[in-house]
Amino acid sequence: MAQVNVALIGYKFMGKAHSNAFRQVSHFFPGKLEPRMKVICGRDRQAAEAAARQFGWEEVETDWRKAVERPDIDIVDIATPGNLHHPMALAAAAAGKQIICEKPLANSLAEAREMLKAVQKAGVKHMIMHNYRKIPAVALAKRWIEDGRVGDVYHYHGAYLQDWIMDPDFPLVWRLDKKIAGSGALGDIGAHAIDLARYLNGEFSAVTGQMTTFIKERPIPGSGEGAWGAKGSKAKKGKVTVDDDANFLARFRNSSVGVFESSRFCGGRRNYHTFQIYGSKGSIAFNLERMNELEFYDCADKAGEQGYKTINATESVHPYVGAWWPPGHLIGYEHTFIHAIHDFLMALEKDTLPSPNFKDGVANEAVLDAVERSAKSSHWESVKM
Ligand code: SOE
Repeated sequence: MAQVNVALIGYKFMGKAHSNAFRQVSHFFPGKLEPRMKVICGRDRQAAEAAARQFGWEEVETDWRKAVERPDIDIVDIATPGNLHHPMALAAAAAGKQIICEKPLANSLAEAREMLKAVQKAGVKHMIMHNYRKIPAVALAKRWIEDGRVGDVYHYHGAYLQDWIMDPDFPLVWRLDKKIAGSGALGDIGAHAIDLARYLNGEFSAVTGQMTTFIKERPIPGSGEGAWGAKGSKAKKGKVTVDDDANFLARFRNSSVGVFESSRFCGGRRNYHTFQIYGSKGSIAFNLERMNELEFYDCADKAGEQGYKTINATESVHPYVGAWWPPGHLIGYEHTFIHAIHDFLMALEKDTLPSPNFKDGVANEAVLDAVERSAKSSHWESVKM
């Protein structure tokens, strides 16, 4: 087994998920390449050192450019806020590194296009971390669609709903700042719903949508009291510059029609990422909060015996499952990242392009861009790839 040295930039939520994937992948999916967790990078040395100890990285860098340019690094994994994806990916491509990048690929379509050009020019491998494609139940849905079990698709419904910023006292964190995050619910979670739609139903052609910010000002972290440093009379307020909700109608190139919603204001929906696909032969439904299950309705079932059945996608015949546990022994969120890293390593091993990659990142960004344009124009906007 040959080792490939990894530099991970970012150590918070995604840094933790990616670290765990690098640590576990070769235990469950042994291949020719084994990732070596060489260096984790973050501006705050103390915090980065704590992350390195907790997740098992050998070294720490505080300057991402140094980490990216190190000659001993093979793979650069970008798990930072969106405004840094573009400069980091460009620098990593120029240094000839293989690149993994969190979603959305960039903060604008123009940036995303430049990133794709840079990796293509450098001839390096590239992957965007749309981990939900790697859920066995979702990959099974893809297999069934390709096998023709859904027939011609009429409707695609996609939603990604959360509720973590409903409290008006929740502070003005970076995800609520357009300069850093690019957009709000749309790019953060809507991008995942768009990715699954592209994966399962093909390219979008046009969209019409609206974007709304329900809470327009929020306390600035550190200006007040309490856990977030944002409570009490001393707390200063700042402007929320992103959407709290983005919803849109879509037309697909395969002539099907779509309905999408991404929101962080849906009480009780902690991480409700769902899709329903209705076709001429069957229907499929998925809900991330019950991620081991796939619902299927077969139009050909006998009259009087029709109805959705729920398949537990934990059998060894289902995608990725053979590497894990016996049937009925469930897997979870962290496994999706392990599957993604496995697929990336296999692409390096076989010298193929990982999937999804920066081309998918650009196509996704093109949909985000069209939704934003449509929210401004109040018209249908075409998706410009
Ligand atoms: C936001 O809450 C978030 O963490 C996203 O940034 C992730 O991409 C999503 O998978 C879970 O929710």
